[in-house]
Amino acid sequence: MNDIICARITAAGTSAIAVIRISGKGSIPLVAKYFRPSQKLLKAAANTVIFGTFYDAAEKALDEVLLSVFQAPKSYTGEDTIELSCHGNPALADRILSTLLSQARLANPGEFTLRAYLNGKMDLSQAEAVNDLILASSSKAETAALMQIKGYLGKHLAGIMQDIQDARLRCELAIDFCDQGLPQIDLDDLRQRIFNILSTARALKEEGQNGIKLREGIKICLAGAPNSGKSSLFNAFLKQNRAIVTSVPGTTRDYLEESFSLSGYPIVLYDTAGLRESADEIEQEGIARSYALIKNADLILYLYEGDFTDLPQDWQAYQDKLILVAAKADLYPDRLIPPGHVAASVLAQAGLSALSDAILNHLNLPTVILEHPLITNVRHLAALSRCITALEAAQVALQQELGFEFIAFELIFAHSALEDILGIVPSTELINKIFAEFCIGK
Ligand SMILES: Nc1nc2c(ncn2[C@@H]2O[C@H](COP(=O)(O)OP(=O)(O)O)[C@@H](O)[C@H]2O)c(=O)[nH]1
Ligand SMILES: [Mg+2]
Repeated sequence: MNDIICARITAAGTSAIAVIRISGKGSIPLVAKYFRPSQKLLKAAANTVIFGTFYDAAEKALDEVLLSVFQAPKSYTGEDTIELSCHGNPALADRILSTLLSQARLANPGEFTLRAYLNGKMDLSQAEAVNDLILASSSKAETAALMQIKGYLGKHLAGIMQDIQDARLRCELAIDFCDQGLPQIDLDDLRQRIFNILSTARALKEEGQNGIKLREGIKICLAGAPNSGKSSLFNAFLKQNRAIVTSVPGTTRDYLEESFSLSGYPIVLYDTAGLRESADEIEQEGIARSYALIKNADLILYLYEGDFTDLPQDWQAYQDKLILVAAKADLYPDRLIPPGHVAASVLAQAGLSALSDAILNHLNLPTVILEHPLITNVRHLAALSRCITALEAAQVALQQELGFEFIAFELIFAHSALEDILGIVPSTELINKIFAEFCIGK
């Protein structure tokens, strides 16, 4: 962790400017070897930008560059850091990088952020959110990631951890009191404390189920009989002719998957093969895949043409995630639409915004993400669940008077589950897994 790392932090390819980041103790004198006037850099104050020329090892001028100079600990990584902006010719940026690499090492994926975490600039949840923000596929996902970077989740968890700690200290006090024959601690107070912590944790978990969808995308599956208009609706949502639309039933055999943003929420939309009995082997496989998608979807739009008759067999299981769509509304101006169904016509461009509203209502997504702690990540949700299980066990131990040692033990466990989210005790395996998903330069 003490060596100097560097990498290009802007995307590959030609651009106006390319930026190379160099971080680690000694990175400022290292760059100064190749920068003129070098004294200007060596004497530069922290958080300043200086202009000069970058030379290669053979003293050949390569480019005019701007250096943003950061001094430890006031930098992204917490170390001395320079961000070198050069002209965005990829070969030129490579030449500058190679020159620096004679004295430094190419950064691993996510290594700048890893250093930021290890140097205490951010907790693990914030570090993960950096990657989430870079990869976010909708405005709401961006906001959620930004809030996490700002530390809303971390602060909220720290509050819960403090409350767990307070409850545990009371248990330990109770153990001492018992030993010394002193009066008992206030049991009602302890019960209330554990109850309150549990309520807060459960609320966070409940919202987290939706938060995860914000990060991973909400899976919506178009289903219905062949020719009911699924592919047309798919194209209408995507605003492009992605799926083949024909009047021949059974056109869509394999499924299609595309992402788009609906009112800022990330949606993954699936167009599937129409559901019917079929002797065609390829179509049968397509229909089997449709059922697999339907099962895993967060929401199903079931399209039907003409009057609504019945859902396919065994669809009761999907009642909670189903929106029934009376498709091709232009062809059936007089049909009766059952309550709760949404009439829509792709051809007449009608009912599509009502359908979007129905989707958003049905998903019951968090609308206010701003300045609000929200779990968006499966790893965090799993840790929170472990915390809740331990708190529940503490509650039972208290109720059944199993002894304060047991309650304290569960509270320690609950606390350490939340520590895992923030990465308070770094684990090499976990860290390797998390930062491997980052790109080089972040
Ligand atoms: N009149 C009318 N025809 C439609 C509408 N949506 C789709 N169709 C037609 O219905 C046929 C089947 O559409 P398609 O999207 O391929 O259905 P899928 O088999 O469910 O994917 C095509 O000929 C479409 O042009 C609509 O809203 N109104
Ligand atoms: Mg189709």
